[in-house]
Amino acid sequence: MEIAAADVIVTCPGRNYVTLRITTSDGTTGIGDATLNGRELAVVAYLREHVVPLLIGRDSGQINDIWQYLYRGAYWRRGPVTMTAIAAVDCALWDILGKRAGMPVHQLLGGKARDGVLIYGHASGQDVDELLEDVASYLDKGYQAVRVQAAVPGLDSTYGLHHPGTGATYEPADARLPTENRWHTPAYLDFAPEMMRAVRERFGYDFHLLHDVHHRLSPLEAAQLGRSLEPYRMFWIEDPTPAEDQEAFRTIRQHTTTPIAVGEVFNTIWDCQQLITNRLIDYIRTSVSHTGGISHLRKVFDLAALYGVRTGSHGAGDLSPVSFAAALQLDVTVPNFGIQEYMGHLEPASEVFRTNYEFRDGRMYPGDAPGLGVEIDEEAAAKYPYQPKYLPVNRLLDGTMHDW
Ligand code: CS2
Ligand code: MG
Repeated sequence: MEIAAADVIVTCPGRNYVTLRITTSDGTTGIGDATLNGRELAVVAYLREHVVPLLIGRDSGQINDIWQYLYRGAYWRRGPVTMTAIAAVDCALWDILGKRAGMPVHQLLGGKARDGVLIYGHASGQDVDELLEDVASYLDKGYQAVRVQAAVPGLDSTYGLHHPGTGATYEPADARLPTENRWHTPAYLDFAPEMMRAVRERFGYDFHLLHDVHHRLSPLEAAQLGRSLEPYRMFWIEDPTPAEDQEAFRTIRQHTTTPIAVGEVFNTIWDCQQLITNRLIDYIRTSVSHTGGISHLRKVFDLAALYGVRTGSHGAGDLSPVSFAAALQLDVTVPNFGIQEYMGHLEPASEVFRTNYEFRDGRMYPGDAPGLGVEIDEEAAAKYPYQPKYLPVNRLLDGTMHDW
């Protein structure tokens, strides 16, 4: 069925989201998430100016050819802007295919390999006591896996914590211009094992414990961290060092048995090829919306399966409900599924995006609606105009720019 129109919808129900909606000549619509946190309008322009004109008149069922056309045809391959735009097209076309077939996308992918997918929630605190209360609330809700983060004593602010006082999930892009945080690795390396000890002492070992290091360490520091956390049997530590230096992970690997997860900033299979084929990581965190859509992410996951690497896709709140629904469709089908991040979405996102996934006993179930199982309400979206917002930055105590 021919593609008749493609529209880019920008909305800010709690935070900014960019959604591509493709319409075929019989009126079927499909949507894909095109949100790139803090650089949203770059993808909007890329889609509107350089992708939409190329889609009109193409057969919406030729998902593979359209993917290659946009990837190879651009000549300037890869990169977050290009790959987020291609991902949005790919997801929207899978959504259309599912609706036309009357089947959920997971059925088109060969069917479920499990009923629901294990997810992890985000507990945090301004101090360890507050963190423990938050962990308790996740366990009470039935979560079987919890990521823990807390303010590092002695530092003014630490990224990735609930908004103080409100209890609301943190928002990565939190200000009109980037917030400046300060970082001191020795303080963090002292604190991290104390934090994990407190969590395990209070709640035991009968749930999965995760932690995000956000690219802030050197390989040797990461190795030290991994070792110091071994007694607390982590499910993973995430992004211990800057992800683009794939060889660095060999050093971490040689020194610790703490599992490593990497990849939320990767856009293609090439970004993680060495990490996977050299078995330098345990979990690959590439996402549907930043890694070229369902079609490309499936290839990443298949490569990972060959090398015993399991999936653990990024699912922060800046990946829209469309992205999350698409992730679930793929997660339920892959043999090497590990875990899926779920941060939830700030309200009023549920007014704009109608989803049909369901949380039960620590797992998320994608539902059986045709396509991706998520719809956007354009009238509701129009009530929440785009608000420029940036991700934070991080500096060392002497002012040197650092990874945040
Ligand atoms: C984090 C994210 O969810 C995670 O693991 O690393 O908060 C990440 O910083 C944001 O998604 C960036 O937009
Ligand atoms: Mg992360």
